[in-house]
Amino acid sequence: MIGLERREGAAIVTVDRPEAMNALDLEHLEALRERLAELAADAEARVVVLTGAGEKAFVAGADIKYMQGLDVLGARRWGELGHECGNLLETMPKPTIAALNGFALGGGCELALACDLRLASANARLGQPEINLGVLPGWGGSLRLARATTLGFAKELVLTGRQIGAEEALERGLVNAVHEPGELMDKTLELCRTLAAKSPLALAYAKEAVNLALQGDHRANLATEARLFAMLFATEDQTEGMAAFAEKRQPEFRGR
Ligand code: DAK
Repeated sequence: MIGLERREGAAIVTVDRPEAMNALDLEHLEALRERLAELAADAEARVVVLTGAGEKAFVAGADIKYMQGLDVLGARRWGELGHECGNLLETMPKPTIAALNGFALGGGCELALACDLRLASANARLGQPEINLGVLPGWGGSLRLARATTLGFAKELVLTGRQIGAEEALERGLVNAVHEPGELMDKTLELCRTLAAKSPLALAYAKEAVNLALQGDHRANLATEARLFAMLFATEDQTEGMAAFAEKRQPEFRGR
């Protein structure tokens, strides 16, 4: 199942299939897509966290046994469904965090890469082992891994299938922080609280602007950034944020 728990403005989505290392079959991937689509439109969910049930795995990938039975059209639909999940995580107008509590392999690593931020437990293992199965990362990993790290490192992981530990992932910029396994969720919730205290409008526009950084036309993207910046001056949150600074107090953002 795909669990949903709400804590302090955060919606925690849990892939809960521990008997298969939280690998995603069609039922779970469809449920995940539905969940993410709901949360994208849910103003109460200020931050979305994606994690895995248990202590061993975040998501050990797409379900290999399910994929064995796919024909070409089935594989195409399968790829599109995974892309829909990745696109939701990457573009929903609020921060998304992957809490990597163990194996994040193949499709699991790809979903994590689609999130805005990644926190890893010290025992997390990341990688794109699809090459060992005679395929390639099909849910955006070949591109997002290169964007998150470097082209050369992405090629190394994708072409060799090598798995890396949390510390190497941190050195490479693949994750934002590493925590002890028992502290990962507390640290994730701490980050959620930090984010939930910001203006949700400013967060949404800031995410939209940063998402432009590695794509399209640079001049056009700069112009879009300027427009997004200007639009925030129509919000009460901008007035409040600047007033709070001038009055030496903490701002109280209302999302208006
Ligand atoms: N799929 C299905 N079952 C999996 C699984 C997976 N990805 N990962 C683990 N399991 C299952 C195991 O089969 C085992 O089930 P039983 O044998 O008990 O029934 C159970 O979970 C426990 O796993 P292990 O016994 O292997 O546990 P270990 O601790 O020894 O090893 C492991 C853990 C995570 C290192 C190992 O299970 C493993 O290597 N798993 C596979 C990891 C992997 O290769 N992941 C990438 C999957 S490929 C595409 C779209 C998407 C994709 C590709 C193309 N197109 C557009 C077409 C994406 C592909 C992938 O993600």
